[in-house]
Formats: sequence, C-alpha cells, structure tokens
Amino acid sequence: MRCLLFLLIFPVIFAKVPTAALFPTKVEAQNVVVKYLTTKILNGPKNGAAYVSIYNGNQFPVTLYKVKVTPEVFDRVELHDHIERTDVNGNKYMEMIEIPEMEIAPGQTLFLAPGSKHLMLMGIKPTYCGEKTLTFKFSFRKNSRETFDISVEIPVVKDSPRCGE
Ligand SMILES: [Cu+2]
Repeated sequence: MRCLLFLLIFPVIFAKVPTAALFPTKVEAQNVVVKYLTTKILNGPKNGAAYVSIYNGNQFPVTLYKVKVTPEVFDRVELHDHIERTDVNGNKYMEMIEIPEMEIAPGQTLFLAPGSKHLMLMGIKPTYCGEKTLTFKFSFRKNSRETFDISVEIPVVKDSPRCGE
C-alpha cells in the first residue's frame, strides 16, 4: 500500500528535481557500465527509490541479483518492477512488486526509472542524513554463474526536506 501511494505522488516530485544530472558517475567493470545512479528520498515515506542505467557490453547476458548500500542507512534494498492489475470493476492500475533479479541482454542497457523497474530503498534509518556519501554495491551474475560486483559512490542529498536543510 505504501508503495502504491509512493507511486501516485512520485511523478510530481520527480518533475521538480532533475537529480539525474547531478550524479553522472560512471563505473565500469567486466564490460558492464553503471551510470547515472540517483536516489529519491522524500520527506514523508518510510521507503525511498533509486534509479540507474546499466549497460552490458558482453556477448552474453548478465543478471543483477543484489544491491547493498553502505553505510547501512536502509533496512534493505529490493529490486522492484511495476505490473498492471485489474480491480473488481475492471479498472486497470499499476502495482509495484519485488522481483528476484533483472537480466540484461548482450549489448543492451537496463534503465531503472520511475514507473518502470527500480530499486526500492526499504526502511530509511534516521542515520541517513548524517552520512556524506553512500556506496551502492551492485552484484551481477554471468550466465556462466560467475559473479562480480560494481560499487558506485554517490553523495547524500542534504537539501532534501527530510534532512531539514
Ligand atoms: Cu518499489
């Protein structure tokens, strides 16, 4: 339910804050490029979201299966998608669901964005505003089952209403 509420208010807030332009950090490893990591932490909601684009320059698919943030200012990070549902009156609506992983085909870019697949930052802790930077560790699996990580550091947005600045 909280997720649904967040979805409804999100487009308004996103339009005001062009955060993607602020963090053009690009980190590459194993022919995978992680770019434009952006967090969306609002004042009220218990959970936040993060968006990023991930390019797979390999000849084989790679799968994002886990994201961990340090310092641990969130209870956990979930991989989410939106699916269309129909209510008892036949009205369609979008709902967020947790998914176990996200596959990126060879030569393709996975865009995590509002209204699409995204990272859900579950349970924002009070310590969030005390941090200067956060490190997102993205864990990938190749189709050979071999795994690798890519870590991306981004600043904590202090001028958000949540942090009172
Ligand atoms: Cu979500």
